[in-house]
Amino acid sequence: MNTTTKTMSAVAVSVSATVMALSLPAQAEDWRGWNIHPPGYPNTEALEAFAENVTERTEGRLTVQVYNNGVLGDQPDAIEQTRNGALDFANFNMGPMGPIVKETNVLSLPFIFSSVEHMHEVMDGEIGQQFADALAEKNLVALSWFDSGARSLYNTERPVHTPEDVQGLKIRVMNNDLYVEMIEALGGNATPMAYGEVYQALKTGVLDGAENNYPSFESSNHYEAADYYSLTEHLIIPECLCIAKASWEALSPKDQKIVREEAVKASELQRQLWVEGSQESRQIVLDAGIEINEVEDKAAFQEKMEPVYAAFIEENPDLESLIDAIRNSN
Ligand code: BDP
Repeated sequence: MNTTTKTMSAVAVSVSATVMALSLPAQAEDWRGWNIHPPGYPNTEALEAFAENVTERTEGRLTVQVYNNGVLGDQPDAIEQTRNGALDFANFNMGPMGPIVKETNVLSLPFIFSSVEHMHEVMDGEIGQQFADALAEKNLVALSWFDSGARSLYNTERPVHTPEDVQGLKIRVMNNDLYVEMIEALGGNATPMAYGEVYQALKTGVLDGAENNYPSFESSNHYEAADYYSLTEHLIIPECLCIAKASWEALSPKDQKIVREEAVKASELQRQLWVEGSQESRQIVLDAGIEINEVEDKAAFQEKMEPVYAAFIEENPDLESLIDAIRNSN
């Protein structure tokens, strides 16, 4: 074929492809979802139920799959991928969301919620909608909120009863400057690090400790390295089931309704599994010989957080009313 004929037939092919695409019913879509946790973890079970139910109810229009264990990237990376539509949905913790959606930093202020119930109440109501609106501005459609319990400190050296016990400990934190300030206010050295790297760092002594809830302390195997788990319960951070805006907008209203309903159902299931899973994980680490201690004087830790709040409010005066609204909702 000479060049002209070649070009013409290429045009013909692309025209007929376009005509075909226009005349076919809406194409089946494959949705990929990011999940940092392993199989069996409460969030994983809920996400898998979501994937299965949406696939079934959309009758082949959507085929939804969850990729576990963070195989599609670490959390900050996955947030970017979901924002630009390379991933379709994900379960994100609001901690690493802070650098992107500044309003969500309010949820990372230590002791902002007085209990997990308080967090549920706030996130399921009008204030939760304000966070969803802020996420939507960054191309993330938050359809429901998952639980992630309360995070406590654990380390390889000693039980933590008072802030003084944190002195000098090298503690891993999630990717957010607020957590660096939090650990430093307690006299520790904070190291932001991807979740997947913490196990090795604890094992080799690069870190002395980290902080997390029971299910993550257990499922990440961090308890194999860190013997002391101290119930500081300094952070109660909600997590979203978030859909990429581009994927959401490509859905028909009918399918949006299905996805929304299933996301809400998934969060109900997740919260129920969370309660059971936390107890199970607690038992597993106890059986493995981990020393768990209550913290009698939590107020001592709270007091140390005053400069963290003051600096945050100074930098974000527009968020002070949101902080007050959460505190007053209790
Ligand atoms: C877990 C959260 C997960 C975080 C992880 C962490 O569910 O999203 O990535 O903590 O500490 O509790 O990085």
